[in-house]
Amino acid sequence: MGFINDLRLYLVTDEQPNLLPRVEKAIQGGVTCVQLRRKKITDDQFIEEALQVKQLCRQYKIPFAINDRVEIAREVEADWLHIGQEDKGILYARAIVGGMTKIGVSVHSVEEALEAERSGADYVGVGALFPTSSKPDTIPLHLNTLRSIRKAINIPIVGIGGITEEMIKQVPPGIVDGFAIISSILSDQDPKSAAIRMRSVMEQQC
Ligand code: TZP
Ligand code: MG
Repeated sequence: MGFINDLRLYLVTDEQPNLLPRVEKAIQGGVTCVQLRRKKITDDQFIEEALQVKQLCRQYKIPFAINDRVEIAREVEADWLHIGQEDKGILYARAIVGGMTKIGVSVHSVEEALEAERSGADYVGVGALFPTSSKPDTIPLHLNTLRSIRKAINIPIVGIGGITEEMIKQVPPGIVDGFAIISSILSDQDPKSAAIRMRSVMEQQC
């Protein structure tokens, strides 16, 4: 299993209670990596949760990623760090986490994707692909933008935003290397079955 395979069904966490058991069920259903993304908690709370999610990921032998909090990614030795355009930037992040941690960057245009690749990103997240209540302020981009990004860069692409079984089928095969998902898995009352379903649709697409 190489890096590109690990990106295929990329679970991103939500802000709902009882995260750990839901994440564990999602892993049992076949998510290929887990990103801890928590906007509303303190760094101390984040570190505590990060260590727990990391331990789960270790147990199931999948990569563990951290969203935004660069210094904590280094402190807890996360496998991956994911940053947005509004964060401090990939050169800063690389200086903090070093060469062993893979870095992903959220991009929304060909220009941002090229810049991320040039700066040494290991993959990009592209989205929102579809409308989503998980990030209500985001405007979905046109699938043609996704196609253009695919042509412009060589690093892996993960599609994010409003990813459901139906929406995965709307993304032409061969464009993305994986799908990042919050609610279609973690808001399901049975995250394991949801992950199994998403994984089987994904495998026809990536
Ligand atoms: N970035 C772009 S859309 C999004 C993020 C974090 C939210 C994705 O959540 P969902 O529930 O899978 O649409
Ligand atoms: Mg961010």
